[in-house]
Amino acid sequence: MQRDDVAREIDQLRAELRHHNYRYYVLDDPELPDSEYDRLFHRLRDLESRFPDLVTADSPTRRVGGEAIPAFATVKHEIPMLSLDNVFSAEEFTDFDRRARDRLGDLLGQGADLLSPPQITYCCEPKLDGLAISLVYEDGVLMRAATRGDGVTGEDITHNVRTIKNVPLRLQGETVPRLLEVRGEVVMPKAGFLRLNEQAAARGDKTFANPRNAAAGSLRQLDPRIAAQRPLEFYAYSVVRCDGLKPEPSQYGLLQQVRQLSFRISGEIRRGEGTEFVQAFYRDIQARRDSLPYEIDGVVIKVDALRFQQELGFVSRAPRWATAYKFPAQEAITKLLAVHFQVGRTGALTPVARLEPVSVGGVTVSNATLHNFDEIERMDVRIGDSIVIYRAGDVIPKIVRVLADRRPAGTTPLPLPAHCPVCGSDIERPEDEAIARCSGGLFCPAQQKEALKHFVSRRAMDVEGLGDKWIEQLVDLALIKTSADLFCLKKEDLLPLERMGEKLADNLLRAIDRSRATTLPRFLYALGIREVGEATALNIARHFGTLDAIMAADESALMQVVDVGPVVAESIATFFRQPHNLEVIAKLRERGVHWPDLEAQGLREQPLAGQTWVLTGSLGTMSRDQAKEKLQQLGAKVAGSVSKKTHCVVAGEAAGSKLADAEKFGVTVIDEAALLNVLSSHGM
Ligand code: 9MJ
Repeated sequence: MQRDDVAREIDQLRAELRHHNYRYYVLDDPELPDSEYDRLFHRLRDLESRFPDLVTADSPTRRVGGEAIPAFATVKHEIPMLSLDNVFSAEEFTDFDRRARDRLGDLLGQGADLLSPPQITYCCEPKLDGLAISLVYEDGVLMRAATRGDGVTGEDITHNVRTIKNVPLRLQGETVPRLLEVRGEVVMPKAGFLRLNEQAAARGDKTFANPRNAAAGSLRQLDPRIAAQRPLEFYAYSVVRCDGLKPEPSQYGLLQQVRQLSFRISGEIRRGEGTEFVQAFYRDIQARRDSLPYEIDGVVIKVDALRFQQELGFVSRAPRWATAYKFPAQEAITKLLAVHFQVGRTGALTPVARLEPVSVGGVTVSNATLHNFDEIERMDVRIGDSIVIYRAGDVIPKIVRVLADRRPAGTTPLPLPAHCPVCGSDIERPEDEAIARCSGGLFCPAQQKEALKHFVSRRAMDVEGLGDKWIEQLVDLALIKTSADLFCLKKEDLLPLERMGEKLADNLLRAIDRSRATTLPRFLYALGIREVGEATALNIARHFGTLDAIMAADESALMQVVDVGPVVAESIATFFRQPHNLEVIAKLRERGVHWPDLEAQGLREQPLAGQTWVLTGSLGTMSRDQAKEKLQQLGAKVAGSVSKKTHCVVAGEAAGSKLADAEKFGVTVIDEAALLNVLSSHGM
């Protein structure tokens, strides 16, 4: 590569990185996925290392983060807030470990067993995906809170941080240090983030792209009353200054110490020796990533002994004694090849994007959802565009952003189809509605199929073995149109289907027959009423007790049900006003679909009646009061202390002495995830 070309590329990379730093750090609105940013950054660093004379002092590689925004007072960090280097694979972590062991040399070997090579003890932490802040306490009182800013100078956000409920304004404990600087991450728990975005969407405000931006945006408010309303939490992860208190000699010990001073630390932090321990930790956290209450983007591995940390020191941007071991990226860039429209159970058109296949988090993705036509218009996404897609856990991949500056020439906005791609009926899109629908109703085979697939699904009527492929053939051959037709199917109807045999046909008929005996909540859910999911069906069934009572209920009666608002109530009442629906329900009953009385099943009673529950520690997805209310709605008594009569103790994070009491009395202890299971199994 010519030196001139390199210089040009370096210039361009720097300009791009500066732009993206600004979007990320100042506007809290990044354009690029982190992985793409990292790629640009690494490319620049690589070129600079090969052409050291092209390095300048203001290169983004010499800086830690973004600039402070001028609206806030600036704060100079006594000790710079550095960032962490990343590793992305077991091999890269092994290299990190080897380099650290080499540097520590004899120091590490002291006292080690001669047969096994000395290993480093690591403090392993989840890598919370929020905003790093620094908190300074003098004589136990919170004096100042600051963002990282560029690592040397940050913004004073004390007014906002004071509103975060779990940030101690005054330290607890026997002896309080004269001076303490604690650093950690402010995060917005996933549950709070979803709620915040729902509220924003309902008001027609812009939603936040992810919990990290929401947390950062909340802390960058000038008015602390806004931050106070945001569900923010602080997790401490390091102590950088401490006078007047004997500090523990290890990272793990320090964290326990700050916990005593009343800071929250993550409940997932573990200490262990060597790379195998670290790998097991990484895998365990990765497997549980989706069920953690906050978003994480990897784990942070720190050499535990502070004297080793001191020996290892720093390289320009980051400590040599710690590294972020990142999970595979959840975002990637690819090209939009086409958009197809799928017709759902209620006729809603869902645009599905066909993509140039791309690997995201280890999975190849070639389709993504665009949710609804509104989303297409809002993003103005066009065929040929470069787009950012996001895929997390088992969530369907989603297009989050269009990279407008990479748009090829000659593209045009995507039109909303005028006719249903399946039945040709007109497409309707009521004004102010995001969703466009096929007006064909149950005349549209796509809607027939989706309604039937839902009807037979496991959580609805549970017709075992009657998968999508069979439903499609049955509808295509006009053997069935409605759910009631299922119960008239005969063996000779089934035999002509592709890949059908005698035995399979018998099995399917038996499964259809068995499904006649169901429950009222299942039946109600199976009907596929818009807005009525499983939990709503259960609440409605419990409230009214019989199908006839539900069918007779008007909107205001329906709104008496827990969690049923005007939209749901209207949808239910409208459903039961349609002669066609009443006819199908009558036929289903005629053909033997039945359910036992809810009273006989004990479902209208309170399933946890007679049980005493105790809550301890803090929960990530709801407050203790909310948990208490839900348990009480199910009939449980919620007590403040544990006795041998206690049925169950729910232990949240930082659970206290009640946990020991539970052990003493041999009472069952469950964690938050198990509590959520109990609640959801009862429709809460
Ligand atoms: C996060 N983000 O959870 C650090 N971090 O330590 C943890 N970040 C860190 N540690 C030193 N757990 C610099 C950054």
